[in-house]
Amino acid sequence: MRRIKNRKSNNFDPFTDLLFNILLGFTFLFFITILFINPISKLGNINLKAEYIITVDWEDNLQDDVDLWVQDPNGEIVSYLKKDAGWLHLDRDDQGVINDKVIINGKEVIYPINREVVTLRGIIPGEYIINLYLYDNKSMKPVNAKIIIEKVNPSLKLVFFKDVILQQKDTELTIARFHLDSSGDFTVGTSQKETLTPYELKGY
Ligand SMILES: [Ca+2]
Ligand SMILES: [Ca+2]
Repeated sequence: MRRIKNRKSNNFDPFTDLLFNILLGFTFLFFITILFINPISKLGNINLKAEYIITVDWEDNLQDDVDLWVQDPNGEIVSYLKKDAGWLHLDRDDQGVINDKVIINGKEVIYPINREVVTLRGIIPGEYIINLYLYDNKSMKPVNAKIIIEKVNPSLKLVFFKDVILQQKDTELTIARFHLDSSGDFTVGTSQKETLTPYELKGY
């Protein structure tokens, strides 16, 4: 009897071994897949921190200071005066070339780009208003600026662009109004003027 039992068990061995090897193979492939997928998803997460990116660029090397002002549907306004407002964030106040100088190995290096960037970190449904203000006009010439809006998710997509001219110091223009719905979809609206800066109220 013992021999028969042994033979029976011997008959099952190759099948069990095969199952085990297949399982081992799948487990190995699974871990290899995880290893390859993980770095990509981590890179993706960096971009996922923003839903929309609003960028204004004006001519390189100018000393002129353009300011980006954005209001969200709750009335929160982001600008150089308040760089975090609700889910809006301004990366920096670019003041032309004034704050573009850095010292590298004892030498002054100028990064001549003129750009301000506001990111929307989350979706609040409703109307957003984008204004530009020419705070300083040392060139004494009209300043050409370009506004773009990019939707970040699920992949980066340009949804709006406009070229504008700021004629003189203290010009404030409403560049665009746009709507986001609850799923984050973008619709451009009018550019009816709305003042977002507090300068007139506070007598600047
Ligand atoms: Ca500025
Ligand atoms: Ca600059």
